[in-house]
Amino acid sequence: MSGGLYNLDKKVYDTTLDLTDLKPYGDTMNDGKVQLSFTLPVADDERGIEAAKLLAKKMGFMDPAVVCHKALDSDFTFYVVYGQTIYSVDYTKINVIKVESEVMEMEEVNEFIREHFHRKIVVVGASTGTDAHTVGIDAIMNRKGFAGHYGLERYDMVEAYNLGSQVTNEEFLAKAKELHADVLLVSQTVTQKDIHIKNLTELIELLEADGYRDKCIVCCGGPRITHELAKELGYDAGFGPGCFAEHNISFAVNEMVKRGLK
Ligand code: B12
Repeated sequence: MSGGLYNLDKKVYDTTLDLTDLKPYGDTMNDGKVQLSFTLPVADDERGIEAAKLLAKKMGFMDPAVVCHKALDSDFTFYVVYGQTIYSVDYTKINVIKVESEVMEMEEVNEFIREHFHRKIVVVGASTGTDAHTVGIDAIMNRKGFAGHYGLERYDMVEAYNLGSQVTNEEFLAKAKELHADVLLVSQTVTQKDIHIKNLTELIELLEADGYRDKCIVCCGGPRITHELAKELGYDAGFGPGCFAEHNISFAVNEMVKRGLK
């Protein structure tokens, strides 16, 4: 037998990378191997394992194997399935909308602000609506920062106000106006039932109705926020995992210059 992923005659694996037909890499190029985990609301038994396998097949997995099944309680089971996907994507046709701004280091940002604004920039941030997650906004704003990247409170030329979590959009807007905020930062973590879309949209509507939208840069961020989504909702930019204070503030101050905000 020859051909396929492993040529037994020549004892060589497929090493061809075709970006127009991109598949997951498990053990060898183009083997399409994927590991998937999910929970089913059924007991941990043979029937449940078969159900997990059938579902994986319907999702485009060839030869799926349930490599882990663990009862969460009497009626729920967690599965890990390993299999080979039949799908591929054309990587060469992918175009991602992303924040296009050169990232400056903290001192470069301070210098940029001194040079362009001759004053400190006021940044107000919060985790808004009913969202109680603070770690994301703290990562961007707290003095000590996150993963070795200082937060905005440490920047000499930034006056940073972190309002915390569960701040209503009305309170957020009122505080932003009181502090004459140049930059508004909103963090959203919970996305159940699209609550983040509703909440983020409401803030933009409030800002527009108030006339403050044109006076500031508004950014949002969170684990499921993309720049594309943020733009769709009327924000200047959106930031997701892997974002640090310098990414966000570099964008914001450059955008202020572009928009002629002083
Ligand atoms: C810690 C945590 C909590 C803590 C929060 C404590 C606190 N003070 O923040 C507590 C226990 C309170 C909690 C509660 C809940 N949680 Co919770 N929580 C988590 C957990 C484990 C970690 C989140 C975290 O801190 N990440 C670390 C930070 C640094 O990452 P990040 O937020 O993505 O931030 C980065 C970027 O996204 C970006 N960023 C974030 N915000 C912003 C903003 C701006 C402007 C910018 C520029 C960038 C930016 O920069 C950051 C650094 O790179 C996650 C699961 C997980 N492992 O992720 C669940 C998780 C987020 N929680 C979840 C849920 C459902 C809840 C609850 C609703 C549970 C419940 N039924 O009660 C409640 C929420 C109640 C409420 N009213 O909000 C779900 C959310 C599912 C969803 N998508 O909707 C998760 C994913 C768990 C899960 N798998 O189900 N949670």
